Amino acid sequence: DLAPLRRALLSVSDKTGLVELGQALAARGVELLSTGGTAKALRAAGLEVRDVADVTGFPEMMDGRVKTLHPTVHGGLLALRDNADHVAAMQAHDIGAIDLVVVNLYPFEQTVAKGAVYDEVIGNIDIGGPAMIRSAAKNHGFVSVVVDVEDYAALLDELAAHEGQTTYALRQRLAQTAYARTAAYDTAVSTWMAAQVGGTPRRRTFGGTLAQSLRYGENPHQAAAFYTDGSARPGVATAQQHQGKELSYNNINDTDAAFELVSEFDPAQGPACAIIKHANPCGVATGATLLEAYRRAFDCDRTSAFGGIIALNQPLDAETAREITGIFAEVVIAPGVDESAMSIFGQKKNLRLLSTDGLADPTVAALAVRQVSGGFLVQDKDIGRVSPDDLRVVTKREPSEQEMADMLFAWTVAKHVKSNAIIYVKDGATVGVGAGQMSRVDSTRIAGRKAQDMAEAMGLPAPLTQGSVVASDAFFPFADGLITAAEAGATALIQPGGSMRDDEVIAAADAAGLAMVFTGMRHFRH
Ligand code: 93A
Repeated sequence: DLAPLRRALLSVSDKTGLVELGQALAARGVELLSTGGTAKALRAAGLEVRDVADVTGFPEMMDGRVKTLHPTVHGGLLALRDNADHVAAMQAHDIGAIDLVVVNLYPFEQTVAKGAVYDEVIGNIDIGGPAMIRSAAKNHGFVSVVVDVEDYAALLDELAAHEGQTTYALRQRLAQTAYARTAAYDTAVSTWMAAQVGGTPRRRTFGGTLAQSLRYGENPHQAAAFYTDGSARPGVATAQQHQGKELSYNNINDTDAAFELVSEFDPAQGPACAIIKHANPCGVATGATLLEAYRRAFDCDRTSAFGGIIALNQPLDAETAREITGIFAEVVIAPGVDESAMSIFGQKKNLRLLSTDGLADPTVAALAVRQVSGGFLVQDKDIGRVSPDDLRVVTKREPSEQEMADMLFAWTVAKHVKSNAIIYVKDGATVGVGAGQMSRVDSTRIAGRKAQDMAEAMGLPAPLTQGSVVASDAFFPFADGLITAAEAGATALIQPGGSMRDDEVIAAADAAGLAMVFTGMRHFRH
């Protein structure tokens, strides 16, 4: 299963380690073929290289769009060396065998990530590179293909161990890596194009580029990594980290939840803050200032906010930064950081500070993927929204303007809370969040009890749920949840409606003097 290595084609965008590899191959008597820039770099190091253009008899043309796309190259890669017809065809067409391809592709992902314009992104779709990679990988019975700089050493070790030959096992492993690379590459292209086209594409693949090997996953015994999909949108994947330790798996997950939630609040409407623990909000608030928004979010559940992730919808300013340094937070993310805020955070070196280039757009369609054993589930991301016009008042009492505003706020938060989700809101701030319970009435109770705990801790005469509104991410199947909310002091309720027992629930609302609106839309999040 050993294959000789007499001729190699090197064509790389990233020229890291190229000269060393070229030298090692040349030292073994391997003939080097190369494309424009790669050949230049090898020659500059004093290596003897033959231009692919010289081999094909065609110059590189059309700005390099056509350089290796030629039967002389692909015949040399694809020919089965032990097939008489193939060998005869090689002889008839003067095709020489190519035993090794070293390619790394035009930096498509990096070009998208740096926010390049459309035509520049298109220009960075590599065609000839993936074609050679796929030809070489298909013919791994004879040909080696290297797509990662990290594999240069493995190849050279192998040549050293087997007198300049490669083993089938190595070629097979390299081929698998190669197909993973071209698949990820095309996924990046199609993901980027999907964003250009808009809407939910009929065909989608999922993949990404390894951005970071993480120290561990959700728990220390789980290995983990962070892959980015190449989209240049503001978010945890594209954020700039200014200080603090590397983000952990849980940090990334929670920071994403925090940033997606806070991005629901248009900064033109005023400052907003979301604090996340274990992917659920433990406080979300608006305020006249960013500081006030943060304080009000913090006051929802000060206990849980300990070690939380804080997201802001406006650039972090000095006064908010100073206040945040007074507690233990894991991560702060904002669309920008004032110079003065940066120096205040400088005194809390462990606090991870991330800035983004604007907020996420919560109206952009995307797909959400979840793994199940034996496969994965794909669905549209929940970008559903309701406007005041969509709401149907079902009770005798109409909600007041303030109740209406708070209900819409609560409903927006509900979308970001794990089901069963119950959110009490007062004056544009959550005052109780019940998340992730198997029974809706339990979520309602827990949110109310947490508000009571906070009132005691803060020395308030009554819990802030008094005079609040409440949102439920799905309908109340029975009246008991609504009655619990009314007992906690809620005066108005927003929920999808649609239960078999809606009449019972509406009657209970009327009996308690509550106003209730139906959204006709559900926000399950599991
Ligand atoms: O524009 S291409 O798709 N057309 C080709 O025929 C082709 N062949 C190799 N790009 C092509 N390549 C790519 O050029 C390689 O994948 C590599 O990324 C790059 C190396 O070019 P240079 O040697 O000129 O720096």
